[in-house]
Amino acid sequence: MTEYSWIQTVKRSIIVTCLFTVACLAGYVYYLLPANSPVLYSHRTLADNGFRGVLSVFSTEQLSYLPNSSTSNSATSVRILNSTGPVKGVKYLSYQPPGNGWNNQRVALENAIVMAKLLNRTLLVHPMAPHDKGAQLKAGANPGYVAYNHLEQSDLVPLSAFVDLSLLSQLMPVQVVATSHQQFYRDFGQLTWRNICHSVGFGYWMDRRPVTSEEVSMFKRQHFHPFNIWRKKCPKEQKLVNHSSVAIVEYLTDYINDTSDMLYFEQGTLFGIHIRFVNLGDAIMAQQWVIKHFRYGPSVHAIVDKIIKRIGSEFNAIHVRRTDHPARKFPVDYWLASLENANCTTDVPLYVATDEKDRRYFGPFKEKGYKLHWASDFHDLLQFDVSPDVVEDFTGIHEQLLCEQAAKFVATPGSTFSILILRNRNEVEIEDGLMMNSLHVFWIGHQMTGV
Ligand SMILES: Nc1nc2c(ncn2[C@@H]2O[C@H](COP(=O)(O)OP(=O)(O)O)[C@@H](O)[C@H]2O)c(=O)[nH]1
Ligand SMILES: [Mg+2]
Repeated sequence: MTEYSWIQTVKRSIIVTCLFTVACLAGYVYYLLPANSPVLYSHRTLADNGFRGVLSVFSTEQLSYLPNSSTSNSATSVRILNSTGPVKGVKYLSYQPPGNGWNNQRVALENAIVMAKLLNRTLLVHPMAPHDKGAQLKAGANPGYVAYNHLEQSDLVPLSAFVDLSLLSQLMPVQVVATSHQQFYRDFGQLTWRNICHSVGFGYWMDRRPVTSEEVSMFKRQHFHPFNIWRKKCPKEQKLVNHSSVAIVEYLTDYINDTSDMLYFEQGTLFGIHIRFVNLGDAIMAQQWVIKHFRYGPSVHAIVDKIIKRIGSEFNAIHVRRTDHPARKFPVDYWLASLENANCTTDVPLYVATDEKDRRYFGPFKEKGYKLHWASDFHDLLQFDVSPDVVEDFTGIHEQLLCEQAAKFVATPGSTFSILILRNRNEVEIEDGLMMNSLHVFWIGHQMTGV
């Protein structure tokens, strides 16, 4: 052996030893972090070691894990599964509806849409539940989702009655549940389930782990403020964090290879929770999935078109949220000033969408000279074959579409009912191409101040 080849051999064995040590360390960390275990991560006192551990294991994670299609599959591939029970071989994603108002239920549905698309699963959608009947059941100290589970099939409206499911099914296969939630458990109970409980009281979702140094530094700057009333949910998370305010970060990519027939998000947790994306382009794409594919259906449009014909094509609209919302404290002058700020003049008809039953509240609107229209003016058009308990909610869906088509619109701040209208009117705050606070899809490069 020449001196040169001897040195080469020593060098090679040093390199091999180093590589082996790194591989062993990585394997050890991987052993400590089984797939699907949530990653505890304190935003206040960053646990650097744990963080690097995550990185060293997952740095090979593909950045391009997202489905290839930019927004949808071929428009012709409509896939609505017409079955009342499980279809053999289908991998489902579903969720416990949170109860409360329809738009709270819609937020959970929208998060499920994003997750089902990311995880390449068939989305099982649940019926809309009435707000008021749910509220009565809730008075017995039940959370909204428990109240939802007390409702009978006759109290509920399947989404096929008002959502454009062919549009949604261009994004992913969809199956409609029309039964009570108890019956849904019985019908799908024979499948293998993975129950997932991740509450906004304890953390948020990310689409995947950060990989590059830039992604890591953005991730480290994330804020999380636990939403305390949600800390009663998800006992496993409660135990994990005890009383501290560390954030539990769960990664959707951990569920990509899950073999369970059903991924089921428990306890109404898809309402409220954030899905934070590592990549801005991916976040924009995920928002577009919802914006382009979640729309009210042709039957809603047909009724709204008739109402608009009667009012006249030029009209303004306002949503005045009252009953069980913080906006009930707003004096009537607040709304009058908002109309004035939005240049809603009295010569244009004003449609008032509201849950306020006492029309005397709107006396000052009339005194100002506004020509008011309400749902009750179109009673003959707003006739539905649904339980009386759900008529107000169902009417509200039509009113949302009506407000969407008004020339000018005044919203109730902080109402999810209003937010859908603003979003579809393109009147929400946009930063770097991403809608802010009107969908639960965010980008880690943005600083979030609250949940
Ligand atoms: N018909 C009708 N119902 C409304 C209106 N505003 C609120 N509601 C009712 O109150 C509930 C509001 O809850 P939700 O949709 O979750 O919106 P949020 O509570 O304002 O965020 C709806 O389901 C309706 O039952 C409205 O303008 N028209
Ligand atoms: Mg609500």
